[in-house]
Amino acid sequence: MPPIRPDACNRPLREANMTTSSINFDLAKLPIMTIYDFPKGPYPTRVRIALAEKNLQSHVEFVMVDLYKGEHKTPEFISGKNYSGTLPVLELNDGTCIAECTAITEYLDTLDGAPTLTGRTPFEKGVIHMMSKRAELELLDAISVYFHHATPGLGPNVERYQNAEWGFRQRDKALRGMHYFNDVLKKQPFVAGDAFSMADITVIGGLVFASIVKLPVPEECEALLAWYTKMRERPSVKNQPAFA
Ligand code: GTS
Repeated sequence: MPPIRPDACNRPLREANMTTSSINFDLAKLPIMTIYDFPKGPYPTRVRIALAEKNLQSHVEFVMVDLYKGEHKTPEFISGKNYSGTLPVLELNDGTCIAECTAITEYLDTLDGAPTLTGRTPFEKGVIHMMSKRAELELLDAISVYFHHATPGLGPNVERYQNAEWGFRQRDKALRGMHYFNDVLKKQPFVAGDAFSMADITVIGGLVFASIVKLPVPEECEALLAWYTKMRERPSVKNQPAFA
């Protein structure tokens, strides 16, 4: 077995030495896009933050889909917008629907050929994607499972199958995840290194969901709590409906 190298997330992001190929981009000509949205939802909040970071809010219109009424599980939504029956969904003006926050963020971030959230170099892209995926697996998605399985979730009409034991295991996983990100943030200012990125946005989504399900960040996770305070000062974050 080759020697185990230190976790790449602990290495500072390198200066850009390769860039995403430049795209001829004219913001004024960008057609209006549609986002199927639930404004205070943790996952939609991720895309809203990305839009604000990229200054693209005026290029989208939001269509509210009421999760508590199960509007995301109708056959029309599933066949026409997102097979997974989740939000957010980005619809382009040719009708193409892009689901999954990571994919939507990548699309928005690279539209102008000058990504700031998903990495410019192979190194940055690799580390940011690893840490964002880790934030989903270890924190945000785990809390989501807890919400849907071990709490009333979206109510009996939407939550057709619940497994409380699985939900509680995922809650415990999320608590471990908080300790993991606390350790990461003791060593570096941002989740993927020395710059704000999609990985920070994903952890923010996790902590938004934690607050909805009343799962406080343990007080010993001081670095995570301090980072979160700083994140909530960012204009792209603090003005979101989730924080109103
Ligand atoms: N992997 C998806 C992504 O990254 O976009 C997950 C999306 C997701 O779970 N979205 C939530 C949802 O649609 C929205 S919210 O809970 O953040 O408001 N949940 C409804 C459901 O029935 O799962």
